[in-house]
Amino acid sequence: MTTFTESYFTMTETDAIIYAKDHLTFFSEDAELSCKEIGDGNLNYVFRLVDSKSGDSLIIKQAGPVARISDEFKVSPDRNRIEHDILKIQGELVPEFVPEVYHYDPIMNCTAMQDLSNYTILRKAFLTHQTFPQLADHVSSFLVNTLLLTSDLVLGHKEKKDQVKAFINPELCEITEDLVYTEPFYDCPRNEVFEGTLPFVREEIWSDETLKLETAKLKFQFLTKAQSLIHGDFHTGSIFVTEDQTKVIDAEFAFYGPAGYDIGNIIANLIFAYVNGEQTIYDPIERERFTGYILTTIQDIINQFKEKFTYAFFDHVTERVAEYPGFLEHYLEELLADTAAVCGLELSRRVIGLAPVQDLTDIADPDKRAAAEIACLKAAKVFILNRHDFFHGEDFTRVLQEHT
Ligand code: SR1
Ligand code: MG
Repeated sequence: MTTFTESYFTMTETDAIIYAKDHLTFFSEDAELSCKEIGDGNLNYVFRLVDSKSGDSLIIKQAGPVARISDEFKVSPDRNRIEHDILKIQGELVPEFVPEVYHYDPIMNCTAMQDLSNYTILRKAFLTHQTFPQLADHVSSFLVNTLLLTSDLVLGHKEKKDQVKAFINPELCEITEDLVYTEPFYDCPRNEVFEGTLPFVREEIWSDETLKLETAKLKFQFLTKAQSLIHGDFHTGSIFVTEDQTKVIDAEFAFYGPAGYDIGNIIANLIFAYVNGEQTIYDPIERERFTGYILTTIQDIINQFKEKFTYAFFDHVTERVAEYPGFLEHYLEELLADTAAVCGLELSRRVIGLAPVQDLTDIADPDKRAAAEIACLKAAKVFILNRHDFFHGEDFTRVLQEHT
């Protein structure tokens, strides 16, 4: 019989059922459990367990020793601890926007959490052009509360340094350092560029020395700027939605990094939904409805973030010097420059690098796919090179409209 106490192994569906019966108090003694592995991400195994008697269900997420996407990535299963620990913190800061956590096991490197099967992954919902009127409100609140309340603006500096230590995440950070900040900007063998887009990439990205220098500066910012406890992979595949609820998952890339990383990431992924809509929706009224919604959502996320951040700043700031006149404005300006830059980096890496997004790869017509990808790259260059010119939501959408 399988035992779980001695050492780690990757579970099968049957193991997950035995594990739940032995280790979790969530199901009743006489539960009749079934299990399916439903993970479709790049890294982990996700088991959904259902009790056919009561209908109760939960998720067990287990980190394997290598990434699912490729065994080239040997990533420590300790990422499951990071994900569990940040879920606990987010559960205090933004309980309405994260799943409930029931159990963590440091030997099996797994976490049991709320089953969100009645939700849809936002990226998938966008591919069928669904819209969510409260998304900008929810995303901006999530970002303000997680990014401000974990920063030196609010936490005592010793406590913050303890948190920096607890969330040291070298292997997952290395994936980002390589896949986001390095490989897309030279002809790296691991890149996967679509044929129709390749000439643009060769001429306008890999040959642009000015752009490359800026990406080098940004990489060093990512390596050194321990500003806030960031999610670290805040794209539309990390957000579950219903019509009126939003839950953020998959924070295993979390560490203390530049706060603009999370904001720029989600804006770039909204842009992928926008270019997909532009290229695949034939009816002009329907196209306008969907792309108009994405533009408004981008503007609202940025503008509501600034507004909510300003209110929360005056409510929560404890650092004396941060109250000097002009400091808040300086902080927000820098945050928005970092946001614009990361937006450009994420746009580039999903077109050029190893981990593409379905919003682009699902565009069946090769000319339309190339048009969408080149639009992303043209906008990306503006976001990176002119990153100090972004102050309002409209500044972000203007770039998009000028390049699509
Ligand atoms: C090897 S992991 C590739 C990508 O998947 C994750 O979701 C992150 O975005 C990472 O860059
Ligand atoms: Mg993920």
